[in-house]
Amino acid sequence: MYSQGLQDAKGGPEPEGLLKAFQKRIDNEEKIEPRDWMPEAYRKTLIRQMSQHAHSEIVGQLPEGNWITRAPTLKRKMILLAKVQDEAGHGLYIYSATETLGITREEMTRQLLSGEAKYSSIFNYPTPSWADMGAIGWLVDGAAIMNQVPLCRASYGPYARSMIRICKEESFHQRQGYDIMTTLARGSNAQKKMAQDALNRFWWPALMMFGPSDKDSKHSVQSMQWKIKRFSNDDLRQKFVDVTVPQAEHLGLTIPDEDLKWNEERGHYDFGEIDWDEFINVIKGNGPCNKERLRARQKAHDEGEWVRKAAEVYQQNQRDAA
Ligand code: BYC
Repeated sequence: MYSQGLQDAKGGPEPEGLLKAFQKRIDNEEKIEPRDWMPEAYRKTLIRQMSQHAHSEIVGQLPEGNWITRAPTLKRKMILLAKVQDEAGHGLYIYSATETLGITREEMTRQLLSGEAKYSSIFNYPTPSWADMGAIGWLVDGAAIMNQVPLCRASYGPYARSMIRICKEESFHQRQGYDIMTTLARGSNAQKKMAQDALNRFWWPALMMFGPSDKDSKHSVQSMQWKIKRFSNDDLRQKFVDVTVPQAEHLGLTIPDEDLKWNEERGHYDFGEIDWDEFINVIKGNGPCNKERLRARQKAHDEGEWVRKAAEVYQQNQRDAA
């Protein structure tokens, strides 16, 4: 029975009738809204995934923020600045959507800064070259779109709705990344080399963004039954490889995988084994930039304290005046 082992907030069994009615609503493609009854495990899994998603948007500003002051032209600088601002917006929409599940923004921030909550592994890699801005837009936003378009149909209404605008903006981000890569790939030998080097460094980490392989993904089965996730991690990863390989060919760049080969029978590209030890190491906090990223977030939090205090005083004054 699917409901076996699902516990309510007090650790008792969830009522069978309510669980059945809930699953029926999901199967009928009805959206679940904040005031509706939901199993405690559904609420918790959404808080986990959505808060980690929001944290990823915010931490994800850091690798690109690194290049705003050094963008090669004014136009590129304006575009990058706008992209990084969009990511702050995405974080805010998803934090707000997560708050509808009964967790505060303060608690989510505490979980991020204490290392209790994860954020996407991809943002723990350094961005030493301008070409990395191209690779992030092309590959990282490309992978993000592949994962997030199905989330526009997630069963939880506020999450699904926040994803619609985010996906529109992510497509623009992906195209700006590909545009940077196109310019570099058509440029001097040194520029082509930069583009290839960025692809070499970001390819495998981009594939890791989709999460562990299906056999090791502990949340997928339940999340797919609840239609939070619509596709498995491996299925989305395969789709990403299939659309990205021709894009690399068009750029004249080589994907750093000797096992990459079109498989006529499957109608998909076969690709090499991901280094899962590296992935686990990064999500445990030991990637190249994990500590630096959390230090930057802690600093921003500390330095923003006066803003939070001023906002509180302002709100109190408004209430007093009302
Ligand atoms: N990195 O059972 P699984 C962006 C964790 S931001 C770190 O398959 P699930 C952008 C997973 O949390 C993109 N951890 O989990 C921003 C779980 O650990 P816990 C962010 C990962 O949730 C700026 C454990 O591994 N996108 O677009 O069913 C600039 C087992 O995994 C990762 C989202 O967050 C990872 N890559 O599936 C540019 C999308 N993968 O929590 C771009 C929303 C797995 O039990 N999230 N883990 O401790 C999802 O779709 C799903 O959460 C995932 C994982 C597919 C990522």
